Amino acid sequence: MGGGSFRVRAATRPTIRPPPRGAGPPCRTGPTVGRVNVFTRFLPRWRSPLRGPWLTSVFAVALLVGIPVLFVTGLLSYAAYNPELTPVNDKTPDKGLLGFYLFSWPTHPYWLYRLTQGVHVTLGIVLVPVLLAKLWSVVPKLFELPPVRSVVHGLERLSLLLLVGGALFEFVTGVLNVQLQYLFPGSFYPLHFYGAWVFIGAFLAHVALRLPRTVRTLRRRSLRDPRDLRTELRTPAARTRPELPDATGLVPRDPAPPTTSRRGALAMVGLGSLTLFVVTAGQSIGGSLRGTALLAPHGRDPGSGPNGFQINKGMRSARIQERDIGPDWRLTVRGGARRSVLTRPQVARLPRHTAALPIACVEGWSTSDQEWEGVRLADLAALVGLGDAPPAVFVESVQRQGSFRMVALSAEQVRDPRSLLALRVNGADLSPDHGYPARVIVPGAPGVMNTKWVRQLNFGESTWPT
Ligand SMILES: Nc1nc2c(c(=O)[nH]1)N[C@H]1C(S)=C(S)[C@@H](COP(=O)(O)O)O[C@H]1N2
Ligand SMILES: [Mo]
Repeated sequence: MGGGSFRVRAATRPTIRPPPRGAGPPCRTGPTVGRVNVFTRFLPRWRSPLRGPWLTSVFAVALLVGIPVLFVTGLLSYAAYNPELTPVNDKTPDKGLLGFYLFSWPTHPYWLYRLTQGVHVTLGIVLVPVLLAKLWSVVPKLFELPPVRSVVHGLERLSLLLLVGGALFEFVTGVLNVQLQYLFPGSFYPLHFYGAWVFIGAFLAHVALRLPRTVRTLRRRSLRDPRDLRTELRTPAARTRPELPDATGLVPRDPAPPTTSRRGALAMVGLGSLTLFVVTAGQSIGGSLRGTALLAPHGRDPGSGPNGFQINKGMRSARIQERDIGPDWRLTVRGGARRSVLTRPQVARLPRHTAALPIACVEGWSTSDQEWEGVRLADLAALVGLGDAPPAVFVESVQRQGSFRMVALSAEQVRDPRSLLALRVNGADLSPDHGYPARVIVPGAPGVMNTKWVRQLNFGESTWPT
């Protein structure tokens, strides 16, 4: 349909004249004193002429696509910690049935977690403007009065409360964890995990209730209200009309004159999302985009040289003492009753291998592939007689405090020939901040699995702490 025909139609459709102010029936039901509705007295009068089912539906579709991706990548992030191996890996030990989907996290492809978590965090940040716009578009409904009209209405309101509360909670905890990871010591994981289940439950209920209407709204191109994406994108503010009032109650009864068009509103939200993408995505995509990742809390300037890539917690913040990683450092390898204690030169004399692997943190940032050099975890298992079928391993750091000082790796991870106890990176010894004298590096896994300043490897599950 061309712009010309739209104008003809627009001219022939009934004009909606706002009723004179103060006249007409009270906007909402509720006790009135004189002419003043007690409920609505102190609420703002929502009068934007842009509000209506069409704009709400456009934002809804974006969220309908984005939120399931966020949910699935979030669940994957939990699975990636291999929480079933040991309580030490499990940041949400009381998950119960909610862990039904867990599986052993694979080591292929080696960039798996880099992808899933990069998508999770980047998409979460990029959807913030869309979420806010969607909330803005339905805000009169959220403050609908009286709050509860019947049992069914009450249930619907409760599901909306869980939906909006859950959405805000998930986005706020997620963004805060990425930006200030020490804000929720330990508690971020269960908060974000349980919040996700509450939110997705309310989300599914909401979609089931509203999807038919959303589809109808976006398909509708009647003479009475010929609003579709193409015509709307050609309509400037001056020609922007309110939608016809309908059962949704989103269209204001006394719309104000337009100050912007719907395309302006969509452009503003789109531009907001695009800007957030540009200042975030570089932290996981890397390359020349890395320099633009202004919102990336880590490693905008990771220094140069072989060790010049992002650092999560350096030696100081992990409270590593010089003497713990000096010449007195020893690596203890255990397996059943057998034990082997090695100095760093002894470790360095074991067969050495290289692997090009990234570090991909739960916070969304990741490095490009680094060239690690060290001893295969499987070869270390062989030192204690477990070379034929290396079992899972429990890794401990010299670090005394902090949640990431130990971790368990699955047998599958131990057996991958790219899984190393690394001594060197990019042709140089590890720097103290990157885990000197030795650190774990495993393909496909979250950064937390790559324990730094390793002190002990305990193969086989029988003696692990519980
Ligand atoms: N001992 C110890 N190892 C650790 C951590 C830690 O806090 N302590 N942090 C982990 C996390 S969360 C990440 S993302 C990676 C980061 O490694 P890098 O600092 O070398 O980039 O190390 C992991 N290894
Ligand atoms: Mo991390």
